[in-house]
Amino acid sequence: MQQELHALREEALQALERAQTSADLAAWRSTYLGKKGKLSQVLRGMGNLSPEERPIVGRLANDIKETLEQAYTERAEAVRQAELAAHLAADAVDVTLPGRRPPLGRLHPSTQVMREIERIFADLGFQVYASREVELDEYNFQLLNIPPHHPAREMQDTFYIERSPDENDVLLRTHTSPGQIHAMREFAAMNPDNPPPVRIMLPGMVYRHEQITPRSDIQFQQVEGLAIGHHITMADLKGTIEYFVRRLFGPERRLRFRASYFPFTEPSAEVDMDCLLCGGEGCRLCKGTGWLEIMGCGMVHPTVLRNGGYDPERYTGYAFGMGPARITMLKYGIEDIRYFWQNDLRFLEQF
Ligand code: 2U9
Repeated sequence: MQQELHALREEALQALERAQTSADLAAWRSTYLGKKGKLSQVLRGMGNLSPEERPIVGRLANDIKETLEQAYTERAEAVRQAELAAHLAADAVDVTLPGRRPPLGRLHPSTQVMREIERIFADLGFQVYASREVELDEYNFQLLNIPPHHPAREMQDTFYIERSPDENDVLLRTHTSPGQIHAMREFAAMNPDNPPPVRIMLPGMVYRHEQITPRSDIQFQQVEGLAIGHHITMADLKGTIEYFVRRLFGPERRLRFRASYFPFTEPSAEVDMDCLLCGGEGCRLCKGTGWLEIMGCGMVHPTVLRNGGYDPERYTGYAFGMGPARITMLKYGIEDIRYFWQNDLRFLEQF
C-alpha cells in the first residue's frame, strides 16, 4: 500500500505539470484530492492493514496530501499568472495608433442658404419673424385677398387638417404670407392710430398638395420679406432686391423685373437674373432664355394692408418671396429638388 501511495504521488505530480489552464487544475484537483479522488480511494483500503502498519501509512498519506496541496497551490499561481499575461497581451491597446475622426454634422444646404439670405436682409434692418405652420383659411387665403372659391386658390393646392362649415378650415400653410398678417396685426396693435413701420423676414416650411416633380416638392422652405411705411415705392423694392441678389450671387449680376400676378400684391413682378452658367447667351440651365427666375415680389395690395391694420391711404409697402431650395439649386447646379428632403448623406455631405 505504501508503494501504491508513492506511485500515486509521482503520477499526480506529473499530471499537475501538464495542467495549463484553470479548467485543467480544477479537473486535476477533483481527480486526485477530491472526495471520490484517487487518494481517497487508496485510503479506503486502510481497514485491511495491521494495527502496526496503520499509523505509518496514515502519516505517509497525510504527507502526500500536504505535498500535493502545496504543489497545487504553486501550480495554480503559475497558471493564473500565465492566463493573466495572455489576457493582457490579447487586449493590448496600441496607444500610438492615430485616432478615428467622428463624422461631423453640418447645416442642411437649404438652412445654410436661408441663413445667408437672413444675414443680408438683417444688414438692411429686417427682423426675422417666426410663425405657425398650421393656419386658418382666413389667414392663409382670405386676408391675403384670396376669397373663397377664388380661382387664385388653385395656384396652390392645399393640405386640409380640419374642414369647417363656415369656410374657415384648418390647414397647413401653403406660403409664409399668413405669418405676415399675424406680424402686421401685432405691430399695428402697438399703436392702432399710428402703426409703426414694418421690416420683417418670414422664413419657414410650407406645404402644397401637388404632384412631386424634379422642380416641385409637397413641402419646401420659403422666405418672404415685408416692408411697410410712409412713401415706400417700387423703386425701394427694386433697389433692395438688386442689393440682395448681388450680395448673394455676385456684384456683376444683372436683373430683370417681369410683370406678373399675385392676389396680395399690385403691381406684381417676377425677378429674373442673368444666367449663372452662360451669362445671358442662352444654355441648358436657362433653357435658352439667358435668364433665371429667382423670386417674386410686388407692392402690398391695399386690401391686404387694411386687413393687417394699416390704412392704405397713409401707408404703402412692398413684399417679396422666394424658395431657398431653388436658390440653392441654382447656386450649386443641383438638378432635382427631391434631394433636399431625402436626407441622403452622399448629397448632404457635399455642402
Ligand atoms: C403680405 C403681403 C404680400 C409675398 C410675395 C411672392 C411675391 C412670390 C413665391 C416665390 C417662390 C413663393 O416660394 S415660392 O413658391 N412668392 O413670388 N411672395 S410677393 O407677398 C406678400 C406676403 C404677405 C402680407
